[in-house]
Amino acid sequence: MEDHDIVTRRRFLATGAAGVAALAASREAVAQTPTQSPKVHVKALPSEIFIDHGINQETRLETLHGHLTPASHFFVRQHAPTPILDARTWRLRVEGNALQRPVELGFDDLLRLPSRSVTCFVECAGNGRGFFTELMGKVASGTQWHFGGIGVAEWTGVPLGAVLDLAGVRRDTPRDILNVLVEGLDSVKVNRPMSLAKAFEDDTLLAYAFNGEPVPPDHGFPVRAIVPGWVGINNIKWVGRIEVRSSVIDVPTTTKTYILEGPDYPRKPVLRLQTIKSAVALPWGATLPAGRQRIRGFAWSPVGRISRVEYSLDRGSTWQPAALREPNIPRAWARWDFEWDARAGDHVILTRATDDQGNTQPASIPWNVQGYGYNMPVPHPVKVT
Ligand SMILES: Nc1nc2c(c(=O)[nH]1)N[C@H]1C(S)=C(S)[C@@H](COP(=O)(O)O)O[C@H]1N2
Ligand SMILES: [Mo]
Repeated sequence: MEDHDIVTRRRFLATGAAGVAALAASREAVAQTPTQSPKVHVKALPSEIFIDHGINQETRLETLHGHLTPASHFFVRQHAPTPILDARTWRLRVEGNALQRPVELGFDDLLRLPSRSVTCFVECAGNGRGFFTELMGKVASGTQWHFGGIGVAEWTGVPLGAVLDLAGVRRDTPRDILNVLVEGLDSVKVNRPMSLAKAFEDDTLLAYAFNGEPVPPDHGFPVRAIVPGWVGINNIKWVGRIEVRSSVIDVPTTTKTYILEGPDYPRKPVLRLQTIKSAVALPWGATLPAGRQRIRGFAWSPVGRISRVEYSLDRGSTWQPAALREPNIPRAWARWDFEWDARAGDHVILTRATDDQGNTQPASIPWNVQGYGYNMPVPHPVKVT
């Protein structure tokens, strides 16, 4: 498995390098216009693997067995159909008043820069939204995800900071405001800013590989942003432009969406980090045979390693520790499991994750209009027959 990964990555990078000469000749002549795919998505989306939310597709977590999510199983969330881009004509523009000079890069230029591989999740800010309606009885608008709006992959690419260094960020640029905008080449040009401090973290990438292969079209080919721990929307797919300004960049994804609104959020904070969560790898409303079995699942945190997962079979009166499996990488997920001697009847399984920074899934959270960040332990329904 390991060897296979290395071989495919080498082959991919070699192919990329071989394309450079042809690219140099052709790229001036071809405009960077995405071809529209005949359908919304490129990959197959079988109902055994995905819960169909139309343009958005939720992974059935029970179909995942390893630590990494294969492309065939990775959830899809986007605002417009997948654009079909050509790496040979792809261009990245880096510009803005906080830079010393604008820079333009092609795919081959990116491949020549030092690369880095990061294993982390990409998770939709709305992951778990359906539980606001289903468990709290308060409707939150948007895709009614359970916990399958997440996937973990090994992303390879160039640290975003290395690309910004080519353009030279002015020294007095504020570091903690949302002033680094990444923009996609999809028809609606989805964009979202992050802070300069986040942009310069070693693990913030412009990724050109996903689990050792080119990034699949539906997940951002040829290049997507990877912003570990931050809300899914920051992980812009099909990146085409980056802007760095000396002041906050206001866009609809920070003024209208991806903000916390509601009676408990009078100041309407803009989302940055995801929330710590855990999920059982069983269908919501699972049926299991009576007897001894292993229950398994996933737990993840936007800021650290998972240090503990507990489960309760009595609606939270008592909790027992689940076993944690390696790898357990900060900002990816840890797999957990426990043995259960299941008796016939209706049960619920609660799980609760804690990370090494001391964060635990809370017993209650306030509702918010757009249903972001749901992370209370959920009573996963299981019928034992
Ligand atoms: N260009 C572009 N990037 C995007 C989006 C989009 O609609 N357009 N959706 C964002 C959202 S909301 C999420 S949750 C992630 C989903 O990534 P995935 O489809 O690879 O799972 O991509 C983000 N990047
Ligand atoms: Mo998202």
